[in-house]
Amino acid sequence: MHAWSVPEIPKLPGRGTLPRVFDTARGEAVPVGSPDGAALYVCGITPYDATHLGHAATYVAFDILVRAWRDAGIPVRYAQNVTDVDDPLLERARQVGEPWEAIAARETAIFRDDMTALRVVPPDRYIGVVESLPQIIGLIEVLRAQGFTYEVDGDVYFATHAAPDFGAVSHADRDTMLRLFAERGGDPDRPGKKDPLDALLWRLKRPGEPNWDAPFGRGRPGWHVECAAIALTHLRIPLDVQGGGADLVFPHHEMSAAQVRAATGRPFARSFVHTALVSYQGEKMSKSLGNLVFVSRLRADGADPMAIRLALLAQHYRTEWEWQASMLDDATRRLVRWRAAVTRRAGPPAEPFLAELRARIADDLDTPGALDLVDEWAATRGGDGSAPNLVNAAVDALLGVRL
Ligand code: 5CA
Ligand code: ZN
Repeated sequence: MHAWSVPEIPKLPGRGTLPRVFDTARGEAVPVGSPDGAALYVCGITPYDATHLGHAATYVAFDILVRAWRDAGIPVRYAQNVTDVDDPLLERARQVGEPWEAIAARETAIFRDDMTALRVVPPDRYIGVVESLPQIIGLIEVLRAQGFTYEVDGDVYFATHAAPDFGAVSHADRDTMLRLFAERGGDPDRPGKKDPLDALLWRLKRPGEPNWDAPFGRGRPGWHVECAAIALTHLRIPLDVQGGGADLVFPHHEMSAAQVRAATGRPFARSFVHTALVSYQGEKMSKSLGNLVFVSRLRADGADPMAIRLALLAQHYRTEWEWQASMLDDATRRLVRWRAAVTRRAGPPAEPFLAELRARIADDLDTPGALDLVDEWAATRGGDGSAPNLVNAAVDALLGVRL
């Protein structure tokens, strides 16, 4: 699939440092990437009801990481998927009586437009499930050959109980795993499974469902194996970061990591990074609840995309928060202040500002701290004539906010 256009990123003097980010699996902040390069996989949208502010917060957070790596001179390889075949999309298609392909194409187009407007750096590889079937089937074949699968009425399952290190990402206890598996697309109660937590790899053709040819019968892939196969195909393993929202820690990231380790004998990722879920009206913003605020709606209502981006950056990616309309007003006022400040003839010196800004971001992507720094610079008088331009460029390159 094509991604979206690359925003212009100003070059800054000097270099940023290797960022430290919180790794869910180890439970602490660790350096991510290395001077040789960084491989990033971020779980992409299931294309319906896109792009809500929860999605946007997640992709903007990883965009800050991508920008920090680039600023540190680290070459980045970034892949993101589109779950363009899966239960919830097919269910939506049935509900509204529209072909699933049409919904997926339309919603992916909206997502691209929103990401472009928010100046999110696109992944190098933007990959759909439908275009990845040979690789997904290939990975299931490898797992089958190595004895990690079994069948229930012809559907192929991944035997989690046989997988080494299962649980190493989430460290969840079994009751929690069972609860989350049932809540998030799993089928713990299906008769015939060897372990309730075993995950579907391939679902045989059912009436009215899309299906593709495979050595184990016509059908369609399960969810977790899709990301495992796409990451294995397009990036080197281990990834430096496997990322997504906190709703993906278990089962999704646990399962795909287990499948990759089972198939290759290698760890899937060095770090697993998760964004806290954004709420709205007292509940997690989610497609199933329908409490959604869309980026495209805010834009259509006249919001400056840079104000939307600033409103998201005002929250730390690991702290849960609830969207309030007033946040957009605050961000809009902040944008106006910043724009006025960078068009002054002079300001406080930019070099110490830039070093501090880089340090804030390298410290677990502390964007609220970074925004405070810009506020402070904007509110202070100074006589350095080159500072406004440099601050302008730094805010653009590191925070993705074009003033
Ligand atoms: N296609 C799968 C991943 S393979 C999926 O979870 N799609 S999604 O459309 O439901 O979500 C897309 C991304 O946004 C995921 O990384 C998900 O974790 C994240 N996300 C979903 N809801 C929220 C929310 N309320 N707050 C923050 N991030 C969210
Ligand atoms: Zn995924």
